[in-house]
Amino acid sequence: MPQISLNTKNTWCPGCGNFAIEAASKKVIKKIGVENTAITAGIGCHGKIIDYLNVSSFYGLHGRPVITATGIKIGNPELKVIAFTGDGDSLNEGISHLIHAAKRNSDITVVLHQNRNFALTVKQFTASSPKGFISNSSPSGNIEEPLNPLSLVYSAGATFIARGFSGNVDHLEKIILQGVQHKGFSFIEVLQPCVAWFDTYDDYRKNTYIFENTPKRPLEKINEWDYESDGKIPLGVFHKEEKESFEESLKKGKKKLNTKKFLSRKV
Ligand SMILES: Cc1ncc(C[n+]2csc(CCOP(=O)(O)OP(=O)(O)O)c2C)c(N)n1
Ligand code: SF4
Repeated sequence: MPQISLNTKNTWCPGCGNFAIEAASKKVIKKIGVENTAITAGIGCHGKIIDYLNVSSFYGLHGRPVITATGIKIGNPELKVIAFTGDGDSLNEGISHLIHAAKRNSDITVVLHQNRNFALTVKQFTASSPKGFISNSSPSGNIEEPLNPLSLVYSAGATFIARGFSGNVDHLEKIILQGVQHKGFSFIEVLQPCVAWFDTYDDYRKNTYIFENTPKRPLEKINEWDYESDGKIPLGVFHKEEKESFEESLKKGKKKLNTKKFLSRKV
């Protein structure tokens, strides 16, 4: 079996939540097999994971890891394809790719390194930064409400949705593995403290809890935390659904709409 780590110098800040994502992902990739895996990443601190893993990869443009993963999966449906992305990368820059991949139920896994700021470019606010967040692009405090990526992908059609935390690698490994093994679009948000610009470790350590059973009403559970500081933060699998994947539909071929029947439906 090939070595999974590369001997590249690691330039993440000591204590960064990205180390846990790398550790959990390595274990998952070992289980599914390096030769069966391809990974993509966007631009940002998160993207450096590509530099540290000895896995077939595509280091894309900012905001493009999800669509490159979709392309790889179409080209080689046998591969398990994991897209590593940042909140700036896929909730700002490339948000339309995320929505469309969920809508298509593309059989890929998206791992969102949720550090709630554009970290590599030294702290600007992103779509998921809290209201009032002081950053280089919001010096008087962010005036916008944070976006909940889980309710976004749920509404778009994602068939597997989970949340983990860098402070618990074992749990993270478990949910990333489940996501990768799921057929269809799987989305895993990882609460990833950025020790340089937004150190959320204490808050997450105090307020996160793990739930075991996938809830009957996913949105209720998803909305338990509104991305502001108060309230407990649930970690686990929020939603899991069996549905034909984009690649399976593509293989079957075109489906023609019976326009006459469609337009004459009764209301
Ligand atoms: C099209 C484009 N816009 C902006 C940039 C500059 N840029 C590089 S990394 C980065 C921040 C990435 O933030 P995020 O995706 O949240 O990842 P993180 O660094 O937090 O892991 C930005 C804005 C770029 N490289 N390309
Ligand atoms: S700037 Fe933040 S996200 Fe980037 S390596 Fe440092 S701690 Fe990690």
